[in-house]
Amino acid sequence: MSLARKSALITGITGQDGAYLAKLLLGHGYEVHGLFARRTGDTLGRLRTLGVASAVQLVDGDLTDLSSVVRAIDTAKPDEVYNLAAQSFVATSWRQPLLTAHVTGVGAANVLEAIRLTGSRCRFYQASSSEMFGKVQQPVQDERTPFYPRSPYGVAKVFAHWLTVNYRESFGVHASCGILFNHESPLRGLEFVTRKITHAVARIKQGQQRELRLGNIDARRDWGFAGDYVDAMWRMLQQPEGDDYVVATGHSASVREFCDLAFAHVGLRAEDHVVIDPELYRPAEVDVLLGNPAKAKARLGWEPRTDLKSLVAMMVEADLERLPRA
Ligand code: NDP
Ligand code: GDR
Repeated sequence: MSLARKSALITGITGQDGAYLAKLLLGHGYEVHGLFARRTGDTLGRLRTLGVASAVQLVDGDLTDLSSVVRAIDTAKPDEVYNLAAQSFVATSWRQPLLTAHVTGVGAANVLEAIRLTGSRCRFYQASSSEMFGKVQQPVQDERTPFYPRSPYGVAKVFAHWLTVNYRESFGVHASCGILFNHESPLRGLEFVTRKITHAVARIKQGQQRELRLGNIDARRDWGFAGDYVDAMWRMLQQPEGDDYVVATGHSASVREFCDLAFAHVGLRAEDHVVIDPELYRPAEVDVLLGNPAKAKARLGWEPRTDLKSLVAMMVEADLERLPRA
């Protein structure tokens, strides 16, 4: 007798984390569905890179459209829903604050409402963020650290976070928030600083570019590898109760240090190529983030497996590999 396969619905399946999570869940034997906001361009590129594009089932729909989400839940009949879709670029959130509120904030409300309206008994994961800590209230942030968001993106994530907690407490939804610190990979969007750096390093090494323009390189982040972090998401939904967890490495480094590692990997010096561009500074900055993942380690048995140097090497190598040969 074969046991029924578990079904999962991922919003944001075409993004960095969506692709890694889809691969992880397929590996665990899940039927994987993804809410897919059809756009022009190669939106399935990341799923294709990981070799899972044809193994996932896509449901057309937009997170800001409640009927899309209801239909996706009706179609997927999920045991687990992972809400990863967002306008996730912090800098854009000042230029498009209302769109960010709709997608990143109200979008989560749509998923929670769709779960309630359909009577689904699924478990729910909300992609919360270390950006909620913003102007940090404690030098090391954990689940009890108060939030002080510094961007419209951070504010929208705080709304989605508290709404998830509220649905857990009000309606008994098995809902968990992963407060994930920055996590990167060769699939990271080019707008984020790590990938911007590794992509530029590869191009500079190949003689296709001379300089790299950056904003505040003194900002510090707790950077991990996305492939490790999606495992923490899955582990949260295997617990008997929903809860909130910080997922981080417990180490922080500056953008400057990230640059030094990336340039050094190809035998170059960052100071010969990096140009500071004041236009790239943000209206309000998150100066430093450093997470304490002790709860995730104790309760989920989760630990990061990739250190910063290995992450940088992986990203630079992938960018060198992708460049057309001269
Ligand atoms: P990405 O920006 O790579 O992916 C975002 C995804 O959301 C894409 O699939 C995108 O689709 C989709 N999306 C955007 N708008 C809509 C919409 N209106 N309807 C449906 N789908 C939409 O983000 P990441 O994978 O890096 O992050 C995943 C989640 O985790 C996000 O919520 C992010 O805010 C959060 N997070 C990320 C961290 C990180 O360091 N990566 C840290 C903490 C939290 P399309 O491809 O078509 O644009
Ligand atoms: P972040 O990531 O804002 O932390 O949000 P990002 O890589 O965009 O910025 C990190 C830090 O680098 C500084 N910086 C630059 N950033 C970019 N993008 N481009 C530059 O040229 C540049 N120069 C310096 C920034 O000022 C900042 O301090 C990411 C996203 O994935 C969010 O969705 C997620 O919630 C958080 O991580 C945790």
